[in-house]
Amino acid sequence: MPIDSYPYELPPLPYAYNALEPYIDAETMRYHHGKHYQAYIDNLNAALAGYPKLQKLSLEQLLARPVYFLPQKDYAAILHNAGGVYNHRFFFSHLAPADAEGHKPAGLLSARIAGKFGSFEKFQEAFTKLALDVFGSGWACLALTSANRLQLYHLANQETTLPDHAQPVLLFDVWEHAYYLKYKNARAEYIKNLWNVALFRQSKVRKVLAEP
Ligand code: MN3
Repeated sequence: MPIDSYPYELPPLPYAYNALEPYIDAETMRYHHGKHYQAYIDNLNAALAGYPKLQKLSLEQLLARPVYFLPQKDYAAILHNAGGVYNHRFFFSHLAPADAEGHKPAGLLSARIAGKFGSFEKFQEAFTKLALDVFGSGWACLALTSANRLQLYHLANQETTLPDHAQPVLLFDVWEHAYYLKYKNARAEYIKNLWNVALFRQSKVRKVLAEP
């Protein structure tokens, strides 16, 4: 089942819809994964339907390309939906039940976060503030740049870190659809609770992290 090539398909969640309770409720997960994420996938497939050359690119290749490479007529639809697929793929695969391992960074990543922010707690404060400060729809992101530096990003709508050649390490969805069913307007409460289920994986960034 292709999740990284055209035609894109919805990857199943590696946990049950209710597995993140009480921090993220099953109803929110069902809509967020089954409806919102699915819509980005369907809309991306539709936007790419007339472009065989773009269909051959991976999601990463598509998003890292400068905007002017995309067909002018459909560039907004392609960029927005490809970004939505990329961000949600990362988001859902970096969540896990609260009693799982990995909710705090380990090893090299832990050391790098402490080195940049002072401590994990200080990083959490900075990242929480970033997520709270996102105006309207968007994402808070910690990413590793190609120069091997940890950097915070505020991503509006479905922007990604890929045009900057940076790989996400932690990504919080602060679109209202990610929390409104349970938390209504209480974004701060949602963000606070998201830390209980957010997952750090350093496997994907280990190679870059280990560079001098
Ligand atoms: Mn979302």
